[in-house]
Amino acid sequence: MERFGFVGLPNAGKSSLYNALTGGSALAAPYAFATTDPNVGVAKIFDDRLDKLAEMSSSKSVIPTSVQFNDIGGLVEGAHSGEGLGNMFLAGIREVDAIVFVLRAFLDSDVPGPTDPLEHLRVLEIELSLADLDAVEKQLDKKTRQAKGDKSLLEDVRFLTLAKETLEEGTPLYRSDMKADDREALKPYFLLTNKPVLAVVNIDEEQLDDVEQIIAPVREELRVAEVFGACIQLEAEAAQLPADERTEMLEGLGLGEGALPRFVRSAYHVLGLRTYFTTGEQESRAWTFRAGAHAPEAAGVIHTDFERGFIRAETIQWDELLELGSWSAAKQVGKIRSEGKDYEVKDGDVLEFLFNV
Ligand SMILES: Nc1nc2c(ncn2[C@@H]2O[C@H](COP(=O)(O)OP(=O)(O)OP(=O)(O)O)[C@@H](O)[C@H]2O)c(=O)[nH]1
Ligand SMILES: [Mg+2]
Repeated sequence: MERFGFVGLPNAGKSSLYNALTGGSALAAPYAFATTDPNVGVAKIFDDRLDKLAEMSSSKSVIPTSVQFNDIGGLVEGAHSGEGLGNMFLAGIREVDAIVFVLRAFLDSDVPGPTDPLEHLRVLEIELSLADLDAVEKQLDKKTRQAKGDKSLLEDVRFLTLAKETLEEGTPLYRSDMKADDREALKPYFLLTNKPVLAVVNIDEEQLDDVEQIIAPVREELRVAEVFGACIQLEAEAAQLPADERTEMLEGLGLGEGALPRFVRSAYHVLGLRTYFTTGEQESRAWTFRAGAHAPEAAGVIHTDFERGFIRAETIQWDELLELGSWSAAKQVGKIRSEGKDYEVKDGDVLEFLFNV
């Protein structure tokens, strides 16, 4: 399962966000380093399309897809050289597939720490970049020495040098001018700033009307990353409520479904993940596949036998199926397509696989 790690200064609201997303009960407290060991949990991805299909099929169970969120301890200035939770913290980030910056904007005199999200971002980017610089310099030394005997390593020396120059300027790789190919080539070095990033700016209730204004400078600074404004505490409280009360509370505040479902969907997207569905009386279920996957690979998400013995897939887009009312009705009017192993599965496809092992 894909993993996202929350990265932020102490008291930014990482554990609160974790609780809101996973329904967990991580300690959220107004002092630094309330979190030491990472909290690891799973968030279901709310998907309206799945609910509609389940309703159409009168499914007994509804199974959404999910992603994993890791709530890592707070980072402070000097973390790259071991300050605060230092190395333990960095190890926590190394493990994840993408980084979610949690930046505080909420004002609360009972919760110590800066309240300018840009200041948060600056500290985080410096620490991550310095940690990467350290790793890159070591690798560059090593590869330069080895390249004397093995010319094939000159290419590594070239892109490591580029990375070093970028990081020395204090620019994280995710928003550098480095070419996509060179960033791809750096993947085996597991650099922190070579991962995709998103950011959540944690605002208070009173700031809800000015959210766009508050997050604009962060958006400008991060450029490549998607930035969300959310009142995490409020959404964490809402998450504790039964579904209908939650909707009522959030809509009462003019928040629609809340900022977090949007954030999760976009996190999912940032990693190139897509969803297809299966639907029937027993269950309706959402499945995760990688953008660009062909039908056998997508089938393999359900069971490796489906991939091994793949014969063909029957498919229709979810909204077309809904309109026709049922699989058999769609079949009768010839709207269910039969696709072979070269079919590139699309987000929102409803699928049935035929296989033989
Ligand atoms: N007023 C206000 N307080 C908040 C908000 N979000 C979080 N808090 C409070 O801020 C404090 C810190 O929140 P946490 O979620 O523990 O922060 P953290 O980032 O996990 O902190 P560390 O684990 O120490 O790094 C807690 O007392 C929260 O209740 C918010 O939107 N508004
Ligand atoms: Mg915490």
